[in-house]
Amino acid sequence: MGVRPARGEPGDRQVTVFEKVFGGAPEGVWAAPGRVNLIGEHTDYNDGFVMPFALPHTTVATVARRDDGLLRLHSADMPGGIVELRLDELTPGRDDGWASYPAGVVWALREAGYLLTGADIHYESTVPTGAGLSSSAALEVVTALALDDLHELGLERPAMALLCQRAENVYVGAPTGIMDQTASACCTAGHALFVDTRDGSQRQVPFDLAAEGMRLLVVDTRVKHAHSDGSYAERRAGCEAGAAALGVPALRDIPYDGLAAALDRLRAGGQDETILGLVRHIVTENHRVEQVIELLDAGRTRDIGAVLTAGHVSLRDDFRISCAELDLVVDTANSSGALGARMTGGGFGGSAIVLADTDAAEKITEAVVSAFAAAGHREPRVFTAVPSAGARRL
Ligand code: GAF
Repeated sequence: MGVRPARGEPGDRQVTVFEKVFGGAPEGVWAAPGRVNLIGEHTDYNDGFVMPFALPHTTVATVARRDDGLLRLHSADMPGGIVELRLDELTPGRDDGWASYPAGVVWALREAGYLLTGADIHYESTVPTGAGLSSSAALEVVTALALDDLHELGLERPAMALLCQRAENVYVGAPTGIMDQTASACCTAGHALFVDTRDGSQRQVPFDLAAEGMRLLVVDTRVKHAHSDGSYAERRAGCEAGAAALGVPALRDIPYDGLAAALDRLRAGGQDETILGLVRHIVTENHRVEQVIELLDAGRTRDIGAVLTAGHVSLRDDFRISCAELDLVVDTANSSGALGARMTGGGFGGSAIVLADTDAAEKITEAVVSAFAAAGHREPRVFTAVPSAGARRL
């Protein structure tokens, strides 16, 4: 199993660090990416449609198995040195900080009946944390993939994503959907990944903006809202309440042309405007995913810009998870010549995406940076997102 990356190849440096940290040789090096979501926000826990793509930014895990029931975790990006845990003491609700995510994956694998005997793992990541770009999913998926490979568990990628989601939902306690883990595990370079989260079916949709003279900018506002976890859970509970009031298993079951009637029923049943807004967002957002796919299939990539901006307005006004900084990115980008823009990910801060003609990208970036300075916000981090490969061995 032990194949060391060649000198100077990706993973080689991490092997050297592993040897220093753990005092022995690793068996391999794996990488899993963060993601941006092109369209389909908060639809995943409503059995709906999503369309993320993988970033070139990855979390890299350098791993060796152990046979003494110990899990030893080390991160180049986190203070505190090695976190040492006993496999038989892993229990949901245990708080080991960042280490809870990989520990949760090991717990979920063992819960699913896979025999693991321990591991030493060193992590390094280029996925920005707290930026809504799925650094947690990258950490989970790279752990699952490495252990799957080393133990020859034979997990299919969608099943791997589900185990990672279970780690996050049950072990860490964050009630997130399946999008981020699926993106990290299943995306391919040059494509966005359409997923129907009800039956898990997937389609790789070609998405090569550079070839069409466009770019997708990611603007990390560097805002991380303190109450994001509670607010996410609140939105999820509100969506479930809306579905229950309408007598359907999930909001996915309300078709776009049935939205007006559904809203009337909710009003007649005394539901408040908050629930109506959540329902309106989910139903229109699923429709927007379908519109984006149709446009991409028809070669009308420029036209998805307007759909992205409509998605932002819906997240801002109906789902109410935007913030001043995200709105400023979208408004400034659009008034500076962008084709469209929206917040991406869980919301309450994090990142926005901007679709732009290549020759307008610099001017738009400058306008956003100046607008942030004028408003007294921290300088945002802006980069071009190139649809990249999903999780892999290096
Ligand atoms: C977060 C969650 F982890 C995803 O499951 C998804 O719900 C997303 O927010 C919003 O679309 O990234």
